[in-house]
Amino acid sequence: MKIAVVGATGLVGTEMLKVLAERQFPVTELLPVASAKSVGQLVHFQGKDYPVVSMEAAIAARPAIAIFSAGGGVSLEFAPQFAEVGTTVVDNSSAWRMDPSKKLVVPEVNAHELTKDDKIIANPNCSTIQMVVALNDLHKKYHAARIVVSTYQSVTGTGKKAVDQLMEERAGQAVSNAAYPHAIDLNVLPHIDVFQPNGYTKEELKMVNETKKIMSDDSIRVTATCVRVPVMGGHSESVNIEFAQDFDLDDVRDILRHTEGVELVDDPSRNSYPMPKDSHGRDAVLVGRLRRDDTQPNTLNMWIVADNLRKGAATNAVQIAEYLVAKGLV
Ligand code: 11C
Repeated sequence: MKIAVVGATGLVGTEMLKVLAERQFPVTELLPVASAKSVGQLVHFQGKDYPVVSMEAAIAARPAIAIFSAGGGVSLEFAPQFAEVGTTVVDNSSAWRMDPSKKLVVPEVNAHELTKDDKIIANPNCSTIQMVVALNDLHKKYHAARIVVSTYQSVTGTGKKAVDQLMEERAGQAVSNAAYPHAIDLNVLPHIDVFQPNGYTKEELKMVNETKKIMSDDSIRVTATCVRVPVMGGHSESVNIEFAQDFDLDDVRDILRHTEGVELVDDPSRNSYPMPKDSHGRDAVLVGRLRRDDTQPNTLNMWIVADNLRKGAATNAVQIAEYLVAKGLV
């Protein structure tokens, strides 16, 4: 199968290629697309070198699937052009996520919504993906009425510029091209993406709106505080969920043990709980610190960690592509 990866030289694009290779996705020809200055540069994939091609060349080659991770502007302009030549686009930007005519997909939760007619499919935001994977089966049984989430997000979510900022600060060097308005090393920024007139950031509103769309349930009330921390890979979340029905904590553990995509890491007696360092290079969403919130009925606290470049981005996109192939939708 001919596959284009748009944004192939970025942090997520590089991870996409790794995940495609690891999962032995049936790629017969790879079309790595990147900015004009990278055209001609070689990208190594499954024992072969592929030259970076221009967007125009990739569209002309009519790949079966194009996986985009190159920012919203690029997606808005070029995803429809791929769709027009018959390519199915899996887009990792926020450009199409809340478009009512586009599906927003986390395979474990709602891949069944996909049809042959979906030519542009949106991949959710990383912090939303890991939360809904952990929530999905619990919601089915107890119905999540209200969620209060605070995130602790890695600099890799911002991209290479932010990784460089953290490394330069840590090495005591002058920062050449800052990604953030403040220092990130030895600091914490309650600021991810752009502030909106209501005082929330776009990242926080993504968690609110994308959760409802993926779970097909507008009744779930979500409020979020998204925070950048000096962590190199792996987003963490403290999540407080008020369910409509009461639950049994052992039953919650059992449900999570069997939830697709989740790994339960929850043994306080051994200091065992999810940590970003343990999520690196893994596809599982790690869940732990399960405990009742005794301040009100039917309420659970949990801690969720995942590799934001993998399940939060590349792996989720590749899983969508795998589903399309498995169901004969491309
Ligand atoms: C971050 N979640 O950690 C962001 C990165 O809407 O796809 C992904 C932004 C998005 O900064």
